[in-house]
Amino acid sequence: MNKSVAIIGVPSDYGQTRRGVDMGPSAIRYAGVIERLEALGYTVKDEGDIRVEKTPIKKEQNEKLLNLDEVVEVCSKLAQKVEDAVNEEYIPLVLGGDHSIAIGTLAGLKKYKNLGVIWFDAHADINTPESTPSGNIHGMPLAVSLGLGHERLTSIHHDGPKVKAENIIIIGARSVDEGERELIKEKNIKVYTMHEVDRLGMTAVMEDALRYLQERGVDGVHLSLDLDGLDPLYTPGVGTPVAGGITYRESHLAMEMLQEANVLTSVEFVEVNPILDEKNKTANVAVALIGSLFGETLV
Ligand code: 4U7
Ligand code: MN
Ligand code: MN
Ligand code: MN
Repeated sequence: MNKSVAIIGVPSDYGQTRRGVDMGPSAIRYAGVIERLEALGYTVKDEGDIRVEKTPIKKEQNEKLLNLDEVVEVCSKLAQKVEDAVNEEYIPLVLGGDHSIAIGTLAGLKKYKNLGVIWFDAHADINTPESTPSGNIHGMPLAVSLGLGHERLTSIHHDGPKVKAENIIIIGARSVDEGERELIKEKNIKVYTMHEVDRLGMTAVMEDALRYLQERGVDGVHLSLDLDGLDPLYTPGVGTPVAGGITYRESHLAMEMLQEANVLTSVEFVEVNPILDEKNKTANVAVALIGSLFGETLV
């Protein structure tokens, strides 16, 4: 793994409607992310937080795309930051913020023409404005990155799809909407739901996932980790918790196997909401997982 990491904080909560997730980057920094990476021998460049305007709640809203202007603005800025970090040969480590920011991250990874994406999440995040039950854009980033959805979102940073359907792997899914199921089937997207995690175990899931990406000859791998992929027992500070998730140890194992495989070229940790948390538990788990992902071992 490249030994230089650029941290980019994205204090945005515009992709959903629960306040507090904009404090995620602070909480993760407070939990010691930089010290942890430096102790592992990384050179860490902290880019600070992207400036996110706090706009008053608008009366006129597109009910199927809440806060569209703000999400476009934040993701456009983020995409440029991510692209710059990649060009300067840093591994971008993006700290959210809600998961709508992944639209910007993936747009910024345009150097990788055949990018693999590992989406660790309780949800599939592949809704379109037609299928969304909530209007929350944090439920749409995978669809947008495939080129589906509002043109203002799909054209962020550059036109066209940011990732190929066959290069996406979702791990941990257990709350998938009807429209999302249809799209997953239609696009034949690889999903390891909690059923597969239970049945095969995390070791086999990760081995299979890594083989799958290798077979596709990917030229980079992005990990997008939504803390709600874990069971809310371990990460209660998330806006959309779903019971029956990945355990603490299983999630560490997944990170350790990604480290061993030495394939990651960018990372993002999202949806930490300190207001909903218990004593910064969720940010502490995020930092512990980042430790394993970047090479911490137990002895
Ligand atoms: B997250 C949901 F309906 N699917 O679209 C939606 F269940 O980034 C939830 O994974 C989306 O946290 C959750 O609103 C988005 C809902
Ligand atoms: Mn989720
Ligand atoms: Mn998500
Ligand atoms: Mn969520």
